Amino acid sequence: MQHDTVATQPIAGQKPGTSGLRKKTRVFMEPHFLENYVQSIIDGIGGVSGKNLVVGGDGRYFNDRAIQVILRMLAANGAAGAIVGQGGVLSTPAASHLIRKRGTAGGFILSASHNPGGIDADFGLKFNGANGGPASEAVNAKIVEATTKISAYHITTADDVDLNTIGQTALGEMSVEIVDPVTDYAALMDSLFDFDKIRALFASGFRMRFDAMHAVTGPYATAILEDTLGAAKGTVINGTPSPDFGGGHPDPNPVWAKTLMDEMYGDNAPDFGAASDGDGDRNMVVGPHQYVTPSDSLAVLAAHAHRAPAYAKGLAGVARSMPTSGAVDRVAAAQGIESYETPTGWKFFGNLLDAGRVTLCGEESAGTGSDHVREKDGLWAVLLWLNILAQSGQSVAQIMEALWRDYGRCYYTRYDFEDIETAKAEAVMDGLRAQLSNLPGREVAGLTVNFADEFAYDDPVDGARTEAQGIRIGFEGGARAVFRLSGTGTVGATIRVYLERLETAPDALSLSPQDALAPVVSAALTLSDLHNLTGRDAPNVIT
Ligand code: G16
Repeated sequence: MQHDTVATQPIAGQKPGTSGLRKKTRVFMEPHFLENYVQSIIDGIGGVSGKNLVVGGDGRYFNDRAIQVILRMLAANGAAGAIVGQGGVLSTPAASHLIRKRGTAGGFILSASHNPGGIDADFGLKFNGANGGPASEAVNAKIVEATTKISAYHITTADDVDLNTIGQTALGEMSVEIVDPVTDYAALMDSLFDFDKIRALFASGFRMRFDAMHAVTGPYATAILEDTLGAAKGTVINGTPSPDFGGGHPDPNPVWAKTLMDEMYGDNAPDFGAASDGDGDRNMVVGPHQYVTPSDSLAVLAAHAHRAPAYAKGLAGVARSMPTSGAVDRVAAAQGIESYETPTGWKFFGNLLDAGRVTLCGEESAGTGSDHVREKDGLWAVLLWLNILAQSGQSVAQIMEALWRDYGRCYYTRYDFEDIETAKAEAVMDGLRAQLSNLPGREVAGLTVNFADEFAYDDPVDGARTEAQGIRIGFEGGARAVFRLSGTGTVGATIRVYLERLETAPDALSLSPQDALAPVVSAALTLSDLHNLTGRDAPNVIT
């Protein structure tokens, strides 16, 4: 078999964002673009000679072609073996599990997560390390450095590997094992949860709807919820993955999971609704006529995790990303366990999980997970919810009512201003930065600022410092506004404004979130001068 060395030169724009490199699919398809980035990963992680690696993606357009290129490059770079999901498909949490279970040196995960798929939509690639989690900041820095120095990449000349037939094959000297994407993951879920209790719940007539959004979790959800746990046929909707996610936007939030929301807010709503995203790491939870914010969902899982066998001994600690509401902190304080606040991005949870400091973590962007893998895990969160509902005998409404009564309610919303000219988005952030020291004591929209800063994180495990992670403005009484630029978009800049307000008075626990948050929204927009600086009257998406 012939290995070629192809001369190339650095390509601009290969710096990974919050979760790997995400670009328009056509950019990834340009000559040398994918190859350059794959070789830069290989060089950045110190080569792959003699190593085993997992390879899989969410099945979006170009997934299969990109996997063939990656396999040929791994072979040419001397890898010992590749473990690939059948059809080139692995959900992100399943890939994380496979890396850990098989003890590989890491894995290549092909996904742009919740971003749309197709030749005119988005594609992405990231490297996860041997712990199963996204590459650390230090490894990412080495990969970026490699992208700026690359002069050649190595690739084998060979026919395509048959990705569809389960079993062992080879590409030159490199072994290639094609595995069923669902089996190992389903066994892991069975080991964490009380499947008998959940089975009994469904057998009692409990009705659920799971929207797989035409994305990767379809086969996982059907196998686990319907075939194993006995949920009625048809519980999983949009369950057949397609390369462009049915033309939709596989982001599980009330805006994009509208079919599910309409059913859950309609007559005869099922007892429980859930959705997952393009690559299966995000989740949305909704009860009859009741959307559960991701921040509240994290708090619920922390408060009730002991009801599932894997967490029966309690939690070591919890972690949340900085823009996530403080709801989980209040649960952690009551349990006497540590609660960590990290920058946005799952990679920051990795060290805390590896060190055994936290068991559960989550983010406002619809991600929750635990130490069972090193990624957020959509279906895992849904199964933990089911385990809690089955074990407690309570409804979603009763669980939420008790959470707010016991810990107070953190009203929460996020405004996204998308596709803003980068210079204008920077102007909003710079404008806020410039006034930070003058804000404490100032009154805006009836709220008094009590702190303002730009979030920086000192990793408690390895001491690494990460700066400029978003601007926080706190108000007396427990309200907060956070401003941050998204790191996952592929066009222009997206400004995210995260707004929360804590209420503990019993008569203030059932306000409409819009009413409860109106003063915080108004203060945030006034202080940032966002409308003037961007020319935008309203956000593109409110969740
Ligand atoms: C990725 C990361 C998440 C993070 C999110 C933030 O999510 O894995 O940890 O919360 O990005 O996105 P943004 O920077 O746009 O706010 P995913 O699901 O896209 O991989």
